[in-house]
This record gives sequence, C-alpha cells and structure tokens, in this order.
Amino acid sequence: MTLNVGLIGAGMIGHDHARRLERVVAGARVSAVADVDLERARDLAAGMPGALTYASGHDIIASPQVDAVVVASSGPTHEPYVLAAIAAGKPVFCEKPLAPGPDACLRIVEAEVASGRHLVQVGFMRRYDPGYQAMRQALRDGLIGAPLLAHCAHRNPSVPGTYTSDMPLTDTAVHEMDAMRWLLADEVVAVSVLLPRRNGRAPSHLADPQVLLMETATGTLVDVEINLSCAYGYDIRCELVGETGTVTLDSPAGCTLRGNGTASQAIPADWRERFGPAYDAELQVWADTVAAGHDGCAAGAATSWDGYKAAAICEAALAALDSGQRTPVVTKDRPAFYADAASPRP
Ligand code: ISE
Repeated sequence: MTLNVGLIGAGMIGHDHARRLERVVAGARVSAVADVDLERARDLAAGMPGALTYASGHDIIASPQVDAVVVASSGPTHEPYVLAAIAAGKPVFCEKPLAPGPDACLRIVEAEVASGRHLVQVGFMRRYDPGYQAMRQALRDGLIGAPLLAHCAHRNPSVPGTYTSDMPLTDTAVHEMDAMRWLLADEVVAVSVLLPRRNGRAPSHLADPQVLLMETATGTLVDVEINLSCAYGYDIRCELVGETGTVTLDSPAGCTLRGNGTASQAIPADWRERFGPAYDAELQVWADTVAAGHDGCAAGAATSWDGYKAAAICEAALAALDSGQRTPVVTKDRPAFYADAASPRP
C-alpha cells in the first residue's frame, strides 16, 4: 500500500521533501500540496502525478486523499496544523521547530497525550546522520568512558539579511540542542551565550558569531560555535571528550584530492547537501512507521516532547543572550506517555 502524504508548505524545504517523498522514499507519494501562495502550491503539485492542490493546510488535513501530513510551512503556522492533524487522528511529520516557543509546544504535547497515540514526529534530521549515529554508538559502547565535554561548530557560509540575532539560537543551534540531548542521553539544565568579536561579513544588524554553552544534568559541558558568515562552506563539527578517549564527527567529504603539493577535501555548500542522506533516512523511517500502523513517530526520532525541550532550551538561550547571564532551563516533568517513546532518557 502506498502512503498518501499531504504536504503543507511549498517553500525550499517543502520542495525538498516533495522530491524526496516522490523519488527517494519507498512506499510513499505526495497526494496533495497546500501553500499560502496557491500558485506556488500548484507549481509544485504539477510535478507530482495525481497530486491535488489546496488553498489551506487545513483542507489537506481534512482531505480523504491524505493518510499522513508533512508540515513544512513557516514556524509560526506549525502549531495549528499539528493540532488539527492530531484532532483528525492523522500522523504528522513536522519540520523543526515544532512550534515557536515552549508554551505552543506544550499545547501540542498535551493534545498528543490526550489523543493516546504517538502521532507527531519532529524533523530533527541529525539523529539520522551516520556520523552522529556512530558517535552515539561509540559512547553507548563505553569506548570513550563517561562524557566530560563536547565541542561543536555550526558554520554556514552566509545567511540572508532577514536573519535576526535570535535566529542563530532558535533556527541554527536548535539542531545542536536536540542532537546533544539525543547523543548524550542527558538533559540541558542551564545555558549561557557569549558574543565574540563580530564578523564584518555578517549582516550589520546580526550578532554573529555567537557561542552557546550548555550544561547538562550530569555535568557535561557543551560549547557550540554558531558562525553564520564563515564564507568557505557549510561545516558541521562535533567532538565528544570522554574520560578515556574522544570521538569526532567526520565531514562526509567522499574523497581527498592530492595534487600540486596539497591535499584537499570538498566542503558541502549548504545543509541540504550535508544532511541530504539524513533527511532521506528520517522520512523513510517515518513513512515505514506510519505504513506499518505504528502511529506516527519512528523509534529514535524526535517526539513532540523533544520539540518542547528544544524550544525550552531556545527560550533560556534567548534570555541568556539578552541578560548576558547563565540561565537555567526550566521545563515541566516528562509525561509517562513519552517514557518508552522514541528517545529514552536515563
Ligand atoms: C536552517 O534552517 C537549518 O535548519 C540548517 O540546518 C542550519 O544550518 C541553518 O543555519 C538554518 O538556517
């Protein structure tokens, strides 16, 4: 049976997911597309055989042509769509962020718990990156002992002028917030944000780079260089330092070129190139999980609860950016509903 997926949002990531669902993911197809810009939805649907076009995401959720929903519209629109999908009993894959703040995410968590079904998967694709998965396995296998520190870098060559100074935290480092909780199987309890000398290449209103420090419940300290104007490429780094060794994320360069007295490796141009295989894998396991009738969140994927946690860390980080102070991350207790869900915690 083919899973009929309704896509809400025909922007950059919506296009990407449509192509993926149609051409890469086995057992799924795009059956409907909606976008605030109807023409844009029509253009995208035109390339998907048999796909309908709808003016509103709510029509997608209600459509009998749609078994499951992918939300790839702008962040502020996520909450109503995800809530409507839960109310309709349809599995929903929601791109990050789950919703713009912890209160909105909590409303989704509460609705999902009340529904009694795991219907929501959040698009934190790094959980499906082979490099991060190998690091996590090394840690779990005890190969580096207990983790003490993690050093991360999240570098983009440039960002558009519309990028504001909260976005390095809420749009960019939000990936490390989720990835490090998942990698370390630990919770972030406090954050600080430091501002080094500004990069003159950054848009003039943007505080860039930024350094985010995250402290976990067991005492691991994670530093994240968020550098959005690095010019040379899309470079994601991570090194875990344990009591007896370290494990480092390799950039998937593919090959090393030697010539003219130098050795060189290609650097991905952007996040779609760097994490393409991880996006493919996360949508494949989502489609498989839904098709197998196991509700709508694959084992190991980010749940609504993980989306809420990331939003709470973002909120604390924004307060830390504003005050210059170390800021505790305050969250509700995890409902028992999520205890055996995708991301087990210690
Ligand atoms: C973008 O939205 C992403 O999710 C990318 O992974 C990140 O590197 C980039 O900074 C964000 O703008």
